[in-house]
Amino acid sequence: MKLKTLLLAATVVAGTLSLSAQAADTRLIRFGYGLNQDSNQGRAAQVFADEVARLSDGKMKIRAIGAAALGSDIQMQQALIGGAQEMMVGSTATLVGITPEMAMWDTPFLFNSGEEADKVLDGRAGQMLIDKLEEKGLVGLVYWENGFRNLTNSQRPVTRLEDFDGLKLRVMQNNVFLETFQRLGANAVPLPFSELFTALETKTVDGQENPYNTILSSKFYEVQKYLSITNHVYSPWIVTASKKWWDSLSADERDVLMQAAIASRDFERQDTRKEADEALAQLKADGMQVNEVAPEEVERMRETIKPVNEQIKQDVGAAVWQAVQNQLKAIRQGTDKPRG
Ligand code: KDG
Repeated sequence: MKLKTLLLAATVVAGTLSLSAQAADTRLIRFGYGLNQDSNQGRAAQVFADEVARLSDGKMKIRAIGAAALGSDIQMQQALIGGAQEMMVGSTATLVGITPEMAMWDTPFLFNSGEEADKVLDGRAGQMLIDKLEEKGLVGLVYWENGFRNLTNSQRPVTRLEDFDGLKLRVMQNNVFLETFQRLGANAVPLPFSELFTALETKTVDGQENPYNTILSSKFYEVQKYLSITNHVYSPWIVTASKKWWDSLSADERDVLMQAAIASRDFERQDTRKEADEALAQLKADGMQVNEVAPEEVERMRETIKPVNEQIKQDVGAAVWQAVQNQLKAIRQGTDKPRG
């Protein structure tokens, strides 16, 4: 009897040791993001996690942590730079405090379509800005789509330029967005995304601007009556890693993360565009009063905020500005050569 018990105990100990050895072999990676798990951002984070597990045969494990549980975009960026967190996805707009050139993507009305954005972001100009992150302690992997931003508020439909007057509008923590909406006549209030729903619910602010996907997944329709379609800017997200941590990885581990990031990017863009069409219909069904701002009024908006472009050109530098403008011109003329 004694021998049998001893053998059983030995088996259990061996099994536990091998499990803990396995666990010790598994590289655990925290991947933070700001939207809900049930959002385009959350679904793409899960695709990234699944791909990393598959490509690494389970040796690398992504813990995707949403709803800004690891902090706001800006707090997570600092955690990556300090090496306290491995990865995140967030807005390029909140990166301008670290890399001013990222303001390029805040340029109002820069892109006419998601397809144009893909070509520029995945092309030379997009890579130029990703390369600038490294000197600040971040590694940019890929761009995801946040999407074309539209305006919601609790006070009135915005049908003309004058309707912005006096609206307390939350904007991302970014000077271009602040100046853009101040010039339009609004009272622009920078706030982290994680504080936005409460600010809307308590009427600390009257409104905000985000893609349909986010308005739906963050349930802004519960506290916002009016949705005014402006498509005033295309917003990218960017998947980043801590450079301190990235430099400690093997070439094979970096390759796994890069391949998984590309797969998640392609999934995310497709998923986001499909959802965006459905989201607008759902927001109407959820009771939002939707109006499309007339082209002549959008033109008045564009004219009013044109001086913002001059500031962006200075912030990002002539090389970046011109690279983007040149590629957009080539895309629109049909002469753009896809990146090899
Ligand atoms: O983590 C949330 C951020 O990704 C943020 O960019 C979402 O567009 C957004 C906003 O308005 O803050």
